[in-house]
Amino acid sequence: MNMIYGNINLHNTKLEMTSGYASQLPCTNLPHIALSGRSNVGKSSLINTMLGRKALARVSGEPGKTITINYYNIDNKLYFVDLPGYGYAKRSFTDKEKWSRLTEAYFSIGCVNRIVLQLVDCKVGLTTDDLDMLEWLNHYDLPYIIVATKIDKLNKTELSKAVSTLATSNNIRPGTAIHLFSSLKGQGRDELWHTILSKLTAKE
Ligand SMILES: Nc1nc2c(ncn2[C@@H]2O[C@H](COP(=O)(O)OP(=O)(O)OP(=O)(O)O)[C@@H](O)[C@H]2O)c(=O)[nH]1
Ligand SMILES: [Mg+2]
Repeated sequence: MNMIYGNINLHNTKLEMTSGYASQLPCTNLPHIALSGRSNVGKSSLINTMLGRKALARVSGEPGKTITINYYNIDNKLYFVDLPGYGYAKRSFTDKEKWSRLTEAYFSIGCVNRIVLQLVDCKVGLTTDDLDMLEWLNHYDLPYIIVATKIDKLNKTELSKAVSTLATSNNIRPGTAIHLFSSLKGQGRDELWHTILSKLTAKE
């Protein structure tokens, strides 16, 4: 497995900070790759797969349990920012409020170079909550790419149907890249690294 991408050495990664309070969110010098998506869509698993680690990011047995933002420092070059998932039906009203406050605070930090990976479960497709999130990203003009997760769950025909539904969605900004990913199989890892690095270089 490749552990060096560009000048980034994936052997040098750590969970640097966990934050549950809007007032605690840092303004960092390093760019952010922010993971957004439903609870259970595969955000933490994707981080582990991208980093070539089994369990650096905690994969939840209990979805939506903790509402925190986790900052993974990647070789002092960038952060993967694991955002709390949304759409977890059993979450209390108070927890939903906490989710909104924390997420809005995170996205309103203007001082950071940020790319959002908006994850969509390819088998589930776009949920109402995903549509709300996309509307929000579009409204605030935040750059994002779409990552269709858990592609191992669909056969070829099902997958191409799912992808064309995403590609033609009115809620996704025209021209947005759609990446296919499976943490289970490690599919899409090199391609996603390639896209992330070229987007960051383009923004420098
Ligand atoms: N088949 C399959 N299962 C996956 C894949 N990625 C994640 N999963 C499973 O989906 C479940 C949720 O994965 P997580 O990575 O914890 O999802 P999350 O988006 O971080 O969820 P929250 O932290 O609750 O927001 C776990 O049981 C994973 O094993 C994948 O590529 N294929
Ligand atoms: Mg998670």
